[in-house]
Amino acid sequence: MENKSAVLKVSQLESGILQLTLHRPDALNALNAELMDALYQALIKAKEDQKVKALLITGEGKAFCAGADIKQLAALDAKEGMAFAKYGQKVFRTLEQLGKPSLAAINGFALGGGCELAMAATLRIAASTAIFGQPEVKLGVIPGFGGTQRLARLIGKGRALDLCLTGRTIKAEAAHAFGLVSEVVSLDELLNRAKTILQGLTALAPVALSSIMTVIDCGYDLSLDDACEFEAVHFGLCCATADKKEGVSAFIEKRAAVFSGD
Ligand code: CO8
Repeated sequence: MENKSAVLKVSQLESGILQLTLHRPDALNALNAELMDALYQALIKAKEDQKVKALLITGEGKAFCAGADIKQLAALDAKEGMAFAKYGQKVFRTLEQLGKPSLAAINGFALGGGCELAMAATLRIAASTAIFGQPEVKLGVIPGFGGTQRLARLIGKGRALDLCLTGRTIKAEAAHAFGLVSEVVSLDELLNRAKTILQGLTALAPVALSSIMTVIDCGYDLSLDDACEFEAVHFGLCCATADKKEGVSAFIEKRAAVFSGD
């Protein structure tokens, strides 16, 4: 699959990895309605396409994504603002609940909606040049694509309040220390490192991966008892797969497991 739409580049890489590159470099990949639509369509296709095992999301140029398009934002009234926020939330939730792992390779600015997009990915790694922040407050608004909620869940309420209230930016190393990204690498290494991580995941059992993502995503807001019950159900589900048989047999036979996805 190779698609070079004006605003989103979609390329199928080896190992079942689909790379989505935000491609409005002159506007620092700001999320206008066209880019949001392109992203949504690409995610729907990726969810259905059996060949797609994992997603790599990055940005063209010096930004990962500088947020919602402020020029479009300027024209929104209350009703339209809420509608666009809800639409963006639906797109990002689709990414979060794709059932396939995604990784945001953050190459530069990840501000506002850009940081929110990165947070909806399963994993995040950053180039040492990346800059993070939720500067919406400086525009008289708040994060609207789920950022207030995901940021607090990822790095804690206190740090989320600090970043959202001040609108200050932080560098990649601070984002790493906060737990917002799991690794910082040089910009030159970023895409290769992202592919290596995703190739590692695509070699594993997809039902187990999907169960882990579902249980952590949905279980997080349940009571511990309900969440553990949910975990047990998914554990049982994994036990019904051929991949569980293969994984356990491979360990006992001291060989590498070869997962079929069944
Ligand atoms: N939207 C539209 N255009 C943008 C955006 C943006 N978010 N960010 C940058 N651009 C454009 C600039 O206008 C400029 O265009 P032009 O060349 O035509 O003037 C071009 O990109 C390059 O930008 P700069 O010249 O400003 O580049 P610098 O390197 O000097 O500065 C910064 C880079 C610091 C990233 C700066 O561009 C900046 O502060 N950008 C805005 C960041 C921001 O405030 N983001 C939050 C946006 S609001 C948001 O994301 C809300 C999400 C929830 C929405 C809910 C529903 C509506």
